[in-house]
Amino acid sequence: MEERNSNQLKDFSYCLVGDLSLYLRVKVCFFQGSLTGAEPSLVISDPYLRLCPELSPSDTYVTLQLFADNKPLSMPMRTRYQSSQSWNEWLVIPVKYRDLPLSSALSFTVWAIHTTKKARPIGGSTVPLFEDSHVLKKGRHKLYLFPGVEGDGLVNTLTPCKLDDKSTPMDRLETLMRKYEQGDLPKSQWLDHLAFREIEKVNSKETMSSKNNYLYVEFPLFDFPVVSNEKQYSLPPSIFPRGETDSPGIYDPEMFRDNPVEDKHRRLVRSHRNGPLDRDLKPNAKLRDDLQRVLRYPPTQALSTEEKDLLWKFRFYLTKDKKALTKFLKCVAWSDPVEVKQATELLHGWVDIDIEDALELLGPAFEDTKVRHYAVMQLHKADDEELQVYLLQLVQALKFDGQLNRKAKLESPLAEFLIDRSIKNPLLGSSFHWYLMVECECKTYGKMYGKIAFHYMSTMTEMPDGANRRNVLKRQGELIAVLHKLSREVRNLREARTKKIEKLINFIADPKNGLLSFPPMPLPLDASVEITGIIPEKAGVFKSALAPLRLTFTCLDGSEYPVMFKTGDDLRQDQLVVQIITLMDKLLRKENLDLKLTPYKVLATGSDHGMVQFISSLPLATVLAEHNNNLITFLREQNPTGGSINTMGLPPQVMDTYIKSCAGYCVITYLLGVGDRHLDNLLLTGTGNLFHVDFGFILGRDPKPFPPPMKLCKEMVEAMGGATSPHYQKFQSYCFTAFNSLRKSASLILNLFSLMVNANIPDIAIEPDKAVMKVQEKFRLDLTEDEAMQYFQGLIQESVSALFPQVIERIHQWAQYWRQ
Ligand code: 1TT
Repeated sequence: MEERNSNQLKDFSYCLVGDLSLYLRVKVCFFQGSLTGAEPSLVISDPYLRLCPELSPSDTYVTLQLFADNKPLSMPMRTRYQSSQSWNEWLVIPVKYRDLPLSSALSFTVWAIHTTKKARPIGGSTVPLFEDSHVLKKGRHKLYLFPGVEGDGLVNTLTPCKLDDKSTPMDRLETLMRKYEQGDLPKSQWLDHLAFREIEKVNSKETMSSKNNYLYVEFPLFDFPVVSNEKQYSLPPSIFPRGETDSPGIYDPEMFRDNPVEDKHRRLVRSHRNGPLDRDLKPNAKLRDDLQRVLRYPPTQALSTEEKDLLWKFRFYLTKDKKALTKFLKCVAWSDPVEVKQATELLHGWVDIDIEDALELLGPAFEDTKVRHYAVMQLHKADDEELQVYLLQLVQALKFDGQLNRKAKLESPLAEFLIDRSIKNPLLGSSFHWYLMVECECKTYGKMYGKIAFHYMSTMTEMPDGANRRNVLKRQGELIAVLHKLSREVRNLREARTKKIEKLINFIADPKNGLLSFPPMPLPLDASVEITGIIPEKAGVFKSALAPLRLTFTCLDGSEYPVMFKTGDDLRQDQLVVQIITLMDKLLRKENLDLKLTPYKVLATGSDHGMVQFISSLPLATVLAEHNNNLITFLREQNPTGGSINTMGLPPQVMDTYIKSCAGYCVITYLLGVGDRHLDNLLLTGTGNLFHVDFGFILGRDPKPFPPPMKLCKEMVEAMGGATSPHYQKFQSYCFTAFNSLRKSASLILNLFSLMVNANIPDIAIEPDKAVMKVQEKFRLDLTEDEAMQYFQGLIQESVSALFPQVIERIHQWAQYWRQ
């Protein structure tokens, strides 16, 4: 934008200061007041003034300096010396408008040089550059000068340019005058003339009567009001509400926001011109330790300015460390083209990074197209099985793809990659299709996902077997549509449950409805299962307000696949939790720890309906009610042979499954902060697999007050033989191993959560900016393995001792004494 000299660009009503790459300028006009009249108190306190009573200056000049947030942003600058009281000199401050923070202020000081060649401040003043909280000051300003001091430039300045308590008539006229000069007031020749004469009179009268000193300055006039965009930066995409991220270590949305003070500092420290010299730089032992410490930070940890500068300095050295790239990219000032260019060049020379780190680069914190493209290239390494585990999050990552959201064309490496892999592998493709379908209902991103789904479909059709595969997806959609309608109708029937079940069975049994049998198609919930129909007599309705359906599919291989189909509930939160449990199960198994988990499948087929794999099991409430309040009685009944005395009459295998699954869910529900636990959503199978269902409350949310961190109930511990039994010891040791094992994968888990911040997950949406942190805190990454074990033991002990009063524990121990 040009300074005002033409009337083009009339359509714009304002200009963002961030778009102004001109240097800040100000004209120091003239001084009004008395150069000799120093305050009597000053004369007494200053030895020089006492010796030089005549106080008639030979020369005067004005200094100014730019400040922001109480820090100087420029060196002090000064006008020429002048024997008069006017300078009429434009000073250019070597800071561009676009780098001005909202808190910018100029300090002015008028100086007088006395015969002894010593300069004394006549007065000082501090002018905020933005008025009305965000509009850049323009035109002529009359600054009140605080006598005898320098302008301080501080936010809570002691040298304000306006005396607000006594606004004189002239002050008000000044404001009007300025508006007039700037063309903000309608002009009328004769009236103006008269008015100006009046103003002149008021002004001279005021100046004569007042002992105040003033400095007149002038700011450039621009075509339109220049507005600070400090509050509306678009980095990162506006997912996080502002002002709630000040706790240390939390993901910091300001991370990449430009702060001119830091900017200046950064440019000085990083001195681009010397950049090539960094190429051969090697850290000494101490710096190497420092670097390693930073590289071990969890992805959520914000880096300090010092840490950023350190990483930047050794960037060439770090290219050999795969864990260093994500950290390095956090140090780049993305507003600085020189740095961006350097960073992009380095990107391709860097050693290949891990998939979990590529996931971080696809998150909300990284906007740069080249970085995101690079992350997608790294994803190519993942096989289909691994991709399936992250697919839910990768589909969410499309929301952070700025290009994709802005452009009409589908131009996203991530979208193209996911489409490509989905075409190559129909199992992936089925999940991808259904994840897209749900997102298409989204108000904000629905259009974008629709575009991707369309592109996916059209690319598929061009494939050899494409038309067929497309038809399969169509038939899946039709099946879901029928089930959706059916489950809503069953729910809305104002009849008893038995009547509902009867009608449900009749509907399925009617061949006209197309549910009884159909050509094989992959089950949307698990595309590796080919279903051929629904068994009418095995259909049912659960005892619940939403009356979910229980359906049993017949499969091509002769097996049966029972599911629950629910309408009226958004299953996306459950889907996420179960996906994370599936991931954790895989991570634990990789470390040779099979904790007998039950990661049943969940698929949200729409925003208010979905399907869940049904696992034959009973809620603890039912088991206890029907088995004398004892889980062991139930398990013994389910496993009549192979019992052992050491395992309370159960086959050792069953006891092992039971304590392993208890430990696994204990750790996982703790990490995810699963709430609302009661005996109806804790399920048990005949083989001893305990598992949790219904994840409507996560990340610490709970309908009941004082939720314990560990979801262990008395009956669970009793079935292990109580808190003193060797089974309970084993249970604890499984917990410690699992906790420490999952702690090693904390970054992966946290990165996956970061990608979900914009997913429609109710308990994340409550505080999206804190969601990842809530999980991170649970990992206690500040502890060593030993400390983590102690910590977890403490949590278990706390929860269990609350269940068993200490007294009873003691009596129990005494009883043991006589038994030997
Ligand atoms: C779930 C999942 C679930 C109630 C709602 C909460 C319902 C895995 C999965 C049914 C079952 C399919 N059961 N639930 C549970 N149900 N299961 O989110 F639907 F009734 F409202 C069941 C096991 O397989 C339910 C059982 C006992 N009571 C309720 Cl076994």
